[in-house]
Amino acid sequence: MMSLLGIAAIALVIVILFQISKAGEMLNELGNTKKAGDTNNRVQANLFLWTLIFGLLAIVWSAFHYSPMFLPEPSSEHGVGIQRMYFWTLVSIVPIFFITQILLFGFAYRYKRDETRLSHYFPENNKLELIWSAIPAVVMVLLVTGGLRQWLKITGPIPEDQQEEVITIEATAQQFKWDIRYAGPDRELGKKAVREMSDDNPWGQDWADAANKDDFVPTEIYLPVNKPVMVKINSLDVLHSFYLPHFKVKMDAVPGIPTQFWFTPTKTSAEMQNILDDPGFVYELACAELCGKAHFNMRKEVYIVTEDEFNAWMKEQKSLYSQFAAPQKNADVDTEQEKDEKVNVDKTVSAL
Ligand SMILES: [Cu+2]
Repeated sequence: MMSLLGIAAIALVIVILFQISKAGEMLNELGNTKKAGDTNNRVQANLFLWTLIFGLLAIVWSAFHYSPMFLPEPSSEHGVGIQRMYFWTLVSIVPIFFITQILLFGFAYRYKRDETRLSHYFPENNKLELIWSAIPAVVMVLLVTGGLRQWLKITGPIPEDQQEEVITIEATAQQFKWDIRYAGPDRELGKKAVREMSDDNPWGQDWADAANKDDFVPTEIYLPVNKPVMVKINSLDVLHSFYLPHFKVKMDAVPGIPTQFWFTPTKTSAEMQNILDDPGFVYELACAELCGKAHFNMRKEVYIVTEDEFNAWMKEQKSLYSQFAAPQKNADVDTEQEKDEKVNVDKTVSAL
């Protein structure tokens, strides 16, 4: 309701401004040209000045008023770096914004038409142009270089010394849900193929690949604190976007083009509840791409827990193989190789 009123108020102001300028033009045409023209110029110049004053005040007010709704300090290692980038980007652009707006509206006010003043002819100034081209260019290069460094870090491989403890998950988006497949105890996601997809095998896992036999798809996302998490992202239908706002993780899910992202959570859900003094706080996964009418439905809860809690949770999970594929295999074991496979699978399943 408030936003509708706001839009109506803005529309009204635009109509009033239009009518004022139209009235000025009509007075001009009526013959009293000089006097009406000067009045019109004065009105326009004053409007520029008031727009500047109210506009800047509104911007400063809204920045402070809405700051309690900003996200808390990031809960991931790389999130701190991204937060630092936001800070330096704002430091670079906010002063420029204020300077350019003051010059833009201020000049329109200060240099309104005045018969007693002659225009100054100012064709070019190489020194000035060099300064206002070079400074933004240097600032842009610094910001882009900082951004690229962060980007290469979060999309690149996990450092050697952390490879051992990585948790690999695969996020598959579809209208309107996320399915998260965990690599299981072997820390390796099994291969998939479209031809394998069926009601009993919704992700098309290739059961011939041993790495598939401990993969599981839970209903909630549990992740251990302080361990690197590699997320492999894909989509079954349209564009979606894997968004964990508190961890500053955001990556598009593109059909046919797998993307990936890795991050290290640094605060458990319980710690975050204490920090925010909110016992009901839950981390969430959202879809950040407007992907259809039930887009909102893609919300999923994320729990960051200690390593022990995570291992206990892992043990409770049932592999997809044990639920869908294993009974069929048991029915027609006839070769030595298949017998061996079955023994291995049973070991993996019991390990879970
Ligand atoms: Cu979506």
